[in-house]
Amino acid sequence: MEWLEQLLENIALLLADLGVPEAYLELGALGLIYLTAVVAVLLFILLLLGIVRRRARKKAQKLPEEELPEGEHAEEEQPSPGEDEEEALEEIAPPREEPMPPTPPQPVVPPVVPTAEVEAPRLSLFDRMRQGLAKTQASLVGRIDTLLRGSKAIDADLLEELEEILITADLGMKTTQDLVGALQQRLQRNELTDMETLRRALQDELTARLRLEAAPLDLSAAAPFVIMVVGVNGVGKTTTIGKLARQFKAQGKKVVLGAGDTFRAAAAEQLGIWGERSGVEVIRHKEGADPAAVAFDAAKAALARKADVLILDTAGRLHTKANLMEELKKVRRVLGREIPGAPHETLLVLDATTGQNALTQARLFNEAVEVTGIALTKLDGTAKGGIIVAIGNELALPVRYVGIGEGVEDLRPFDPEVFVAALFKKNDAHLDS
Ligand SMILES: Nc1nc2c(ncn2[C@@H]2O[C@H](COP(=O)(O)OP(=O)(O)OP(=O)(O)O)[C@@H](O)[C@H]2O)c(=O)[nH]1
Ligand SMILES: [Mg+2]
Repeated sequence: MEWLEQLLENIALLLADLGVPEAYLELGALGLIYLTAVVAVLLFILLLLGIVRRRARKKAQKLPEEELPEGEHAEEEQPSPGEDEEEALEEIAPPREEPMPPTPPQPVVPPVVPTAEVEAPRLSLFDRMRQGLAKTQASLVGRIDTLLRGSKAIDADLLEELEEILITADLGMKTTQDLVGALQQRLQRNELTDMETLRRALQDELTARLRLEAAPLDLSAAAPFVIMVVGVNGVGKTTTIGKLARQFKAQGKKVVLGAGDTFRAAAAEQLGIWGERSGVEVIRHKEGADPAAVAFDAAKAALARKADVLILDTAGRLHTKANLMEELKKVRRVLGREIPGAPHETLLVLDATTGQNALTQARLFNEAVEVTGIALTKLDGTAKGGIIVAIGNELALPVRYVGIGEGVEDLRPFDPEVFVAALFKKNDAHLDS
C-alpha cells in the first residue's frame, strides 16, 4: 500500500499549499480520496445502465420488423412495383431506417354494424327470444329454480321467498301479490303436489295475466292506419318506427313515415336512412319546424299515395314537461282533422331498462295523449323484464311490441305464450352465453 501512502502524502501537501491547518491535513486527504472513489463508482454504474438501456431499445425497435407477416418481407424482395403502389406501401409500413416505437396492444373493437343489418340467422325466432330475455331469465326464473331446488316443502315460507324474487324482478307489488295469492289458492286446493307443478302453475298464472295485455295491432281497421309514436328521449322511438316500416313493407303494405321530431336535424336524418333502406317515403321538414306541420303534410301524403300505414315520429320529451305535452296534443288534433279517427294508435315506447319509472311515464303520457298501446324496448338489456307484467296489470294498456335487440327481427308483436315459454324453458348450454 505504498502507493496509497504516497498519494495521501501528495494530497496532504496540496492541501497544505491551499492553507489547510496541519491538524486536518490527513483527515482532509482521506476524505478527498473517499469522495473521489464514490464518484467514480457512481459514474461506472451510470455507464453500465446507459449501455443496458441502449441495448433494450435496439431490441424493441427490431421486433416489429421481425413480426411482419411473411408476405410483407416477400414484397421487399420483389422488384419495385409502380410508383403509386410504392407510395401506398410507404403509407402502410413506415421506412425501415426510422422504425416506429413499439405500440402497446390495441383492444379489439368490433366493427359497427348498421342497426338494420343486425341479423341472427343461426338462431330460430324462439331461441333468439330466449337469448334476448337471458338477463331476465337468469334473475327471475333462474332464481326461482334455485329456490325450488333447495326447498323441501311447498309452504308459506317458500311462497314468501318466491314473492321476494318476483318483486325484485320488477313485477311490481300489486302483480306479485296477485300472483302469489293465486298460488296460495292452488295450494289450498291441493293442486301443488311438487316443485314441478308449482313451477308450471306460476308459468300458467303469468301467461294468463299477460294474455290480457296482448292485443296485436289490427292495421286493417283504417286506411291509412295512423300510428303516432311517443315517449321520452332515447327509449327507441325512431328505431322502432324504422323496424316497423321495414316489417310492414315486407308484408306488402304501403307505408309513409312522418319525421315529426324536428327538434334535431339528426332525427329526421335517422328516419330518412330507415326509409331509404326500406324503400319507404319519409315526409320531413327543416330542423326547428312545427311538428304539427309535418303531421299535416304526412297525413296529406299518406292520403294522396293511398298508403296503408302512416307512422309519425315525435321528439323525445320528458313526461313532466306540460308545454311539450301540449305540442303532442296539437299534433294529435291535426292528424284527426286530416284523417278521420287518426291517430288510430298512439304507441308509447317504453325502455324496459328504466324499470318502475316506465310505469310513471306511461301514466303521464296516457293522461296527456290517450296512449292506446305500448312498445317495450331493450328487454335484452335488462334483468327487470318482469316490468312487462306490471305494465299490463297496473296500467291496463296492451303491449303491442317487444324489443329484444337492435336487429329488424328483434322487434316482435308481443306473444305472451312465446314470451313466458322462452323465460321458463330449461337452460341449454349454447344459449347461456
Ligand atoms: N339493445 C336494444 N337497443 C335498442 C332497442 N330498441 C332501440 N334500441 C337502441 O336504442 C337507441 C336509441 O334509439 P332511438 O330510436 O334513437 O331512440 P328515440 O326514442 O328515437 O330517441 P330520441 O329521438 O332521442 O328521443 C339506439 O341505439 C337503438 O338502436 C332494443 O330493443 N334493444
Ligand atoms: Mg328519435
